Amino acid sequence: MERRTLVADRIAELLQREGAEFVAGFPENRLLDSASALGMRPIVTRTERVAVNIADGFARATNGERLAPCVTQYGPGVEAAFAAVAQAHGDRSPILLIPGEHDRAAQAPPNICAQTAYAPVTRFAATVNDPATAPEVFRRALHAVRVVRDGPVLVAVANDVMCAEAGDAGWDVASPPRRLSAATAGDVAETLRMLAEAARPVILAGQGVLYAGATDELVALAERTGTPVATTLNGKSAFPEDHPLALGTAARTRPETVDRFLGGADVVLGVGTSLTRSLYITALPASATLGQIVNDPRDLGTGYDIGFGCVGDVRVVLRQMLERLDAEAAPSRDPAAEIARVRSGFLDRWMPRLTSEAGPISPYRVVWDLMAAVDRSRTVLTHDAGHPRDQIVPFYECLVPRGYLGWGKSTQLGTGLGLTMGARLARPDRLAVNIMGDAAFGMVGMDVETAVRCRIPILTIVMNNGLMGGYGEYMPRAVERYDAHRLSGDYAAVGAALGAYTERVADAGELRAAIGRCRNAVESGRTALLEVMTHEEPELALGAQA
Ligand SMILES: Cc1ncc(C[n+]2csc(CCOP(=O)(O)OP(=O)(O)O)c2C)c(N)n1
Ligand SMILES: [Mg+2]
Repeated sequence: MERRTLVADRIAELLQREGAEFVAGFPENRLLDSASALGMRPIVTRTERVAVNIADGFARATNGERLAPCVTQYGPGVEAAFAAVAQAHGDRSPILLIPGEHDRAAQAPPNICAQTAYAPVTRFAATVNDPATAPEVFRRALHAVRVVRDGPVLVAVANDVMCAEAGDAGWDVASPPRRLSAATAGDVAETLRMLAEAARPVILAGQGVLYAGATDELVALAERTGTPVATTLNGKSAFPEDHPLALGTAARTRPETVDRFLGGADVVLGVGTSLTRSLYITALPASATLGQIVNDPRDLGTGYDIGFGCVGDVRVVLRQMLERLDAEAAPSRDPAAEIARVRSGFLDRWMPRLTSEAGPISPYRVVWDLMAAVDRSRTVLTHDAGHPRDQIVPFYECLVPRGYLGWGKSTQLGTGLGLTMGARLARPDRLAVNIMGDAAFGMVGMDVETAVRCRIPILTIVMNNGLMGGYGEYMPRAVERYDAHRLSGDYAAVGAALGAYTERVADAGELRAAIGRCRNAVESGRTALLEVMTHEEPELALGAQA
């Protein structure tokens, strides 16, 4: 008997035409089957949130250029995925979610409605309740995820529609081509003038630079105008951090170069950043005049009042500025010597922690030895929430765009594991590494098995300090009476039981070699888990806000 063509089959064909090579998710969702029939690999995770995190990491690592759809079932699957979608929304990661929706007859409270529940955390959300309208809904969704690229996009397909015959609706929809816009000549001239006339300008580069692929242009602008460059947390790796004009990442924790230059800045130009206010983003000085280059006018002046700015694709606008600079005299400033002096003073002060021989091991030593043990131009690193983020971000020096996935307006503990799997799927030529604490591991640790089973070789470093770092102070009586901040577990043993190559290190002197062996295991195709026995480290590089 001839098999009927279902709506799920048509959607799978559409996704394949759009270049999708796999579908991450958790059953039941008929798309997993239809995609498999076309040779698109299903990556079935242990929890929905990790499936979304995989799609999120893939989107970031490819700057939204390629598509990695994510599916869940209606009801519980939709409910379980929310945390990860909210994270992607906070970071505006362009992911495509195709959850199931209840059968049309059951679409009434208390059954959850995906479109309604996810409206606050999606750029676009729609429900398909009729096979005939499905192509049109997907056309809009593809536009939102591939052209707008500004956060999660959701198409919930009623289960009885997904499994129904596709009928003769025209499915020849495709994502429209992207078109980029330039800024007005007046705005470009004013932005350059503000930069040229400033005494101590700073450029703050956000993830828009990464999405626009504008690192080369940003480096050129910084060099031509002698302007130091910091990045936001999401923008980390948009500017090479070993560059003489690099200030590092302006996050909650940061190198002293950030405070020294931002604190004294009279002009700050945000490039590809919404200048959103957050605990994890360094506050901008009230004394500076602020400007922005953004591709969406909705991002102008929402975080702070701004005095000047350009609306246009970041790379196009930076090229406009560089062209103009060819005709104008560039300012003669060279802050490189001052940057180098402040940077080396900062590193000198932190060197005892970065190279500490202490046991249990210092988390800073983990960052330092990782930098020495991997080729950073062929690595994608990400942190997890909590102290691991705060300890890694100021010290891990990124060399290449997307050599780091910075995340966290919100910071869902456990996000890093799935992001890293997504990064590896997107960039098999790179070593994908995540560093997480023991509490973060508890959130998603079973999904190490997904990496093993689905042959997505990554390196996970678990910093096991046996507690939730810093959380004791929020609940002193709970700690005193019940040790409420403490955790326990042998995570190397867990990793081994799940099929990973594992090591456990308690001696700082053995750390670098252990990282090297784990790296070799990953290069041979295995997922590796390195458990490092660390001590609680309250000292953070909080900059001037400390
Ligand atoms: C889902 C979620 N719940 C709560 C938090 C708040 N939180 C941030 S870090 C943290 C503890 C982290 O402990 P661990 O992962 O062991 O890292 P450590 O700081 O101990 O190195 C908590 C509870 C969060 N970020 N995400
Ligand atoms: Mg911990």
